[in-house]
Amino acid sequence: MRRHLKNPVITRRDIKLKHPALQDVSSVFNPGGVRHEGKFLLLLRVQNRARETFLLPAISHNGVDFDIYEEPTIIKNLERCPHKIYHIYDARITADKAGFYHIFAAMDTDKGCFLGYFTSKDFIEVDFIGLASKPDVRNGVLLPGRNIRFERPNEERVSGGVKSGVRIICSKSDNMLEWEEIGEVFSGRPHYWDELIGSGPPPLLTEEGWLHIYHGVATHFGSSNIYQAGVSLHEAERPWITIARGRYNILEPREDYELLGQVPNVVFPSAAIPHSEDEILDNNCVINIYYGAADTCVGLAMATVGELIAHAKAK
Ligand code: BMA
Repeated sequence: MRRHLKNPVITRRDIKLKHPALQDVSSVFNPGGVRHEGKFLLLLRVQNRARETFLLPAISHNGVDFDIYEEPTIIKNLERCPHKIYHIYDARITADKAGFYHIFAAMDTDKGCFLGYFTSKDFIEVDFIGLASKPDVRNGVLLPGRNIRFERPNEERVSGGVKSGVRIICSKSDNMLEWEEIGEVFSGRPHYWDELIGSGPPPLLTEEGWLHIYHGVATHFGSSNIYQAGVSLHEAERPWITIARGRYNILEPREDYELLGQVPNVVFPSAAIPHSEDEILDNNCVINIYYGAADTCVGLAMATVGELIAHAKAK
């Protein structure tokens, strides 16, 4: 992947809002993203010095220079959650045909981490519809036009840290809230770059199947876990069937802003926005991948669909 020369494209210094809780914020990272009215829209994860979390929309004509909305997203109907909520973060956004957006985000509560399901038309307001997973599930990504998602049960603990997982599963739902597993997508590869895994952005439909970008964590280094990005390709009709999975990561922490920060050595892809409105992307379509860098700022890396598919097939 090619990093944009203006990286990191969004940092804490870009957040200059009047909102009293968003003065001098600590970090901005792991954005959800989608094409919105022909523009590039990100839903940023912002943390202030109380380590409170906000979702904040940002919009761009060119995918590089972002205007940040003046107020954080208002999340309505949170009283529908039966548990005490601490944080809502790592939003993954999927557009519906009708200019309506589905959002799955991690919700840290006093009863564990769940996936929450939200809908929105404008990202100024988001409706919380309900908890949409068992406890300890993260990285839920809805496939566009389908009632199918990939998700990652948290079954392992990162040494000294959060709970993570070694397998991505595919599930289906009739109401977006209750999900039933229909197949395992794949599991981590012990000793290599993707020991622990989780989906990045929602998969994109291409002429060769679903293009899926995911993060992998290498845990076998003494001092630090390394978060990287990788790519796989899945059957269009049976997305849990893997056609190809890259041997190599496609992005790993190398730049200072990826190596140093709140959590060092992290690239965490969370949004993939194509430069095209087509429902099925052709190989020449450029994809902007936005990622959290060191849990501190937002990076942009680019590649074409054809290049990503070639990486998924690399042996
Ligand atoms: C994961 C999640 C992400 C975070 C990443 C790196 O487990 O908590 O939100 O960006 O770790 O710290």
